[in-house]
Amino acid sequence: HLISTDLTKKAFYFPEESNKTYVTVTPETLPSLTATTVCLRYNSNLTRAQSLFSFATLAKANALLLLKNKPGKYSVYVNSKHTNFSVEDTRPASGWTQVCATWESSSGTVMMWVNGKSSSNQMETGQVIPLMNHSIVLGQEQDSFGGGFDRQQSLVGQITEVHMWDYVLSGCEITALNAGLSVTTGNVLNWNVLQYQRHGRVLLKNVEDTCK
Ligand SMILES: *[C@@H]1O[C@H](CO)[C@@H](O)[C@H](O)[C@H]1NC(C)=O
Ligand SMILES: *[C@@H]1O[C@H](CO)[C@@H](O)[C@H](O)[C@H]1NC(C)=O
Ligand SMILES: *[C@@H]1O[C@H](CO)[C@@H](O)[C@H](O)[C@H]1NC(C)=O
Ligand SMILES: *[C@@H]1O[C@H](CO)[C@@H](O)[C@H](O)[C@H]1NC(C)=O
Ligand SMILES: [Ca+2]
Repeated sequence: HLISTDLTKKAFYFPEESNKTYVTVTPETLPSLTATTVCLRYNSNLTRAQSLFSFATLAKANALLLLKNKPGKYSVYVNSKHTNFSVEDTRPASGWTQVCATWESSSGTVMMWVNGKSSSNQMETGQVIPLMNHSIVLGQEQDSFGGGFDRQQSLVGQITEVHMWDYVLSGCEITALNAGLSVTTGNVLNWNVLQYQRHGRVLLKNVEDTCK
């Protein structure tokens, strides 16, 4: 069942590779999106592709997808179109990598931030992620609404501090978040008041220190 709880200092832990373990999260509010920021931290030993954030609508399975392809290579999908990034992501000693993706329809700018380093790409302008049935999944990549999971794209490891906004955070704010100096929380998804449901063997673990 749906739980709404403060996950501060907690992480979802996906202990094994599977296409049956995932977490669905429910937004506080969901406007139709013409801009967004998604931030999170993950801790994984995988070098294969893995889904970090999968947001599907009934019309588009990859309405908003943050995918790590392999070390240093990330893709951001908006309404099924994608753009690739090369961003150095040497794992900090803590094991935790912090990522943020931002997208702004009016300029078409997509930015990928990894441990405070950024890279910027252009996508077509004027896209809107419509307000309609949506499914937000952590731990798996949706090839269809709420399903179509591929174990080869699953996250094995931990994920924490998932926040989503309906606007683009400034570079200053993202830098502060990465450094653990910011208390900015998402207005769409807020890790500190998250409504979620675990499916399959997903554990909640305490996080000692997520700072880099
Ligand atoms: C992005 O990277 C993926 C994975 O390496 C690759 O399959 C795809 O063709 C790339 N897309 C573009 C537009 O370069
Ligand atoms: C889509 O949303 C509507 C309104 O909330 C709901 O009645 C319908 O069952 C949803 N469809 C699916 C496939 O989830
Ligand atoms: C998991 O994979 C199996 C085999 O490919 C497939 O039949 C099943 O639909 C998948 N499950 C989900 C939830 O995607
Ligand atoms: C990564 O591998 C190490 C050594 O096997 C293990 O102790 C650690 O728990 C793994 N980390 C994750 C996030 O699975
Ligand atoms: Ca897939």
